[in-house]
Amino acid sequence: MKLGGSVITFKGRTPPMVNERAVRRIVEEIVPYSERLVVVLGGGAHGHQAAKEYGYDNPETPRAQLLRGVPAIRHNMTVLATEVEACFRNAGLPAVVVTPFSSTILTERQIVEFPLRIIQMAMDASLLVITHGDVCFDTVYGASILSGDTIVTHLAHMLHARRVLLGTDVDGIYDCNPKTCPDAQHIPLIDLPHRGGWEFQAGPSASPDVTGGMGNKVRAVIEASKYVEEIVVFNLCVPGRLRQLLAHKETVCTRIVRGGRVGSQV
Ligand code: IP8
Repeated sequence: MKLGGSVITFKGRTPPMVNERAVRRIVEEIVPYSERLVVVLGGGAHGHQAAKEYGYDNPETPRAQLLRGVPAIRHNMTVLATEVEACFRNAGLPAVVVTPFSSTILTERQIVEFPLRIIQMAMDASLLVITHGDVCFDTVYGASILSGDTIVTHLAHMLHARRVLLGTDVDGIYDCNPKTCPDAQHIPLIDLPHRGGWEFQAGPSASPDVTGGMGNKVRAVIEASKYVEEIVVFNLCVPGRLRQLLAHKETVCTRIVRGGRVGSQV
């Protein structure tokens, strides 16, 4: 499950700040769930502001400048992950943070090495793994941003996940950006091989987002759908929706399946 950075942090706010109230409420919704779960945090204000400051949104940024940004981005993501971990632990959940930076290598932003074995061992020990988007060394660019969406896709594949839940600040996927387009149509179900020319988009994020916001999420969804039964994009800002999804109940969202495989109905 991905917790979108725009929900768990105040994304436009400098210096970055965790939205503790939202995180506590999200954690309460997770508490009744007893199956295996990995939680992936987006970067939000903590990741994206520092990443933009050091030029990670610009392909022309010199390698040395990217590398100079590593400590600031790392520090911010550690703060975010630690604060979220504390909320999980305060609710009695056995959460541990597995930080990508220390054991991930990228090549042209693609994962080459990732701490999968540690995540698997933590899950086997009944721990609740929290990992997060991060800055990581990249064999080609020096360093690059590993998006939480890329991690979700990788884990869905490697852990043979059944389901992926992507919590965002909108109700799912639309035919145009719901934040700027008043006529945007919500798409409740996408059956990928038969998507019939839908233009999936939600436009660029209003706050700094070096990994491409909803556009990147849609690409991740298409990739992840190769490996899981169902992907759900839903509004994590609306109380109760996560709880309903975890309980396999109906709620407002976009469900993405391949070839008509729908687990539970919209
Ligand atoms: O918000 C980005 O993760 P995302 C992580 O999931 C950083 O794209 C460090 C900006």
